Amino acid sequence: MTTSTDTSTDRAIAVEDASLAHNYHPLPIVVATAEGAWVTDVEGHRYLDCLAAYSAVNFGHGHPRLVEAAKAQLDRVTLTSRAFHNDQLGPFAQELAALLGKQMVLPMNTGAEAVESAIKVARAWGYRVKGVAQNAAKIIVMDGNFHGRTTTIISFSNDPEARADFGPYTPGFVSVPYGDVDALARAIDDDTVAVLLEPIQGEAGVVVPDPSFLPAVRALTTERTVLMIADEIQAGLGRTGATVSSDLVGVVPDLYLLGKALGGGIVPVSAVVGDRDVLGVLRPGEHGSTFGGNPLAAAVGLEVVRMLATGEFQKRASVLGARLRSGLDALEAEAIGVVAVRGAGLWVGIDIDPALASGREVCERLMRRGILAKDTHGSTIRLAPPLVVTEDELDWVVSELRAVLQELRG
Ligand code: IF1
Repeated sequence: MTTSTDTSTDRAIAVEDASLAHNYHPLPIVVATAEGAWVTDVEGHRYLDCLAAYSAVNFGHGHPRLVEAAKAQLDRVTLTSRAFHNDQLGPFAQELAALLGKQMVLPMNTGAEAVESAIKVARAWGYRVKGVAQNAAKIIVMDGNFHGRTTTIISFSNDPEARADFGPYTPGFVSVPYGDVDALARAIDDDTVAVLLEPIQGEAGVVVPDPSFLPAVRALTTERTVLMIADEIQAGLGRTGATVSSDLVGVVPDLYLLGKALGGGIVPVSAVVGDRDVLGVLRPGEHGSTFGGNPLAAAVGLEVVRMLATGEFQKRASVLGARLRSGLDALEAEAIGVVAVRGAGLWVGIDIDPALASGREVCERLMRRGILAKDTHGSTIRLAPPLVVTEDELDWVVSELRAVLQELRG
């Protein structure tokens, strides 16, 4: 129901409200166009996008190289299914594998599909290579994980909001505390086929483990003949200042899971990337997807790979991230409401004093100041702007956050 005094924002939200499942609680802003690190709403107001669609828009909205790659492919062919070959998928797979020092790519669409595919590959590898008894395969995951929303993935989530009333849950998963190598070592047994983890936990609030953790997981999984699967869907592709965040601690997992920014913020593109001794377990007809590896996705994904190959975006994330971090550390030192700052590259989680405000409240106030951000849980907000953001814009974000906190303190 809308009234004559409603704005175009109100009217647009009313239409959405009437016809859309309410599985989100968006900020009251209706985006109409976007370019670079900025979005414009239906009323012409501009906002600095500090979410980048949860790191799916790492290269900025409408990056010319990505739009050009998509437009060129739109006029050629967009979908063939994998019943036939297409001339984009081979080069995409070859260059993506080379970018990560691996041999093979399993192309999918969403991040959850990459995670589900990796679970199937790890189980098949367990039965066909490791010799685990049929249906006994176990995968170890981390407390506080977020790997997607399918019924199997939420089966191993320990976030009540993500799993309540979605049972019965898929068996075969064991969860251990994130960062606890001893607990992991105790959990691994002869039926364990893989450890699946985020090198940096995103939804948990950009939780960066001790630098010794991932190398210890790598050593333990190698020693115990268990696959190490790194979910780089949010942390990867330049966000943390490295091509993938595992690079930051010199760890090479058996499988990389990629998504989000692999599609350049234009089309859904995800992938499982590994060597022949693991991904080679799949036989024709055992796995697939209507859109997985489609020529439009492959053309955009190939351009993303080539943009990452120069290292320019990784460098930007590292240099700009240091600037943002120093501003936020100074703000924390002022003790006006920031109680912790975590992150890597151009990706930070900021804990606000819960007694002062919720993360949502802070994000609503930032929105009114022209900055879009998203709270994770409780009073943590995450900043993940496109990597094309400027130093001045980042300085402005810090100064506006300071103003919001001062406003809240009254
Ligand atoms: C939502 C956040 C949530 C992911 C990692 C796999 C996936 C994601 C590390 C699945 C997706 C998205 C999903 C979206 C909000 C966002 C998110 F962590 F990024 F903030 F939910 F926790 N692995 N994360 O982060 O990829 O299937 O979505 O392509 O579900 O609300 P997807």
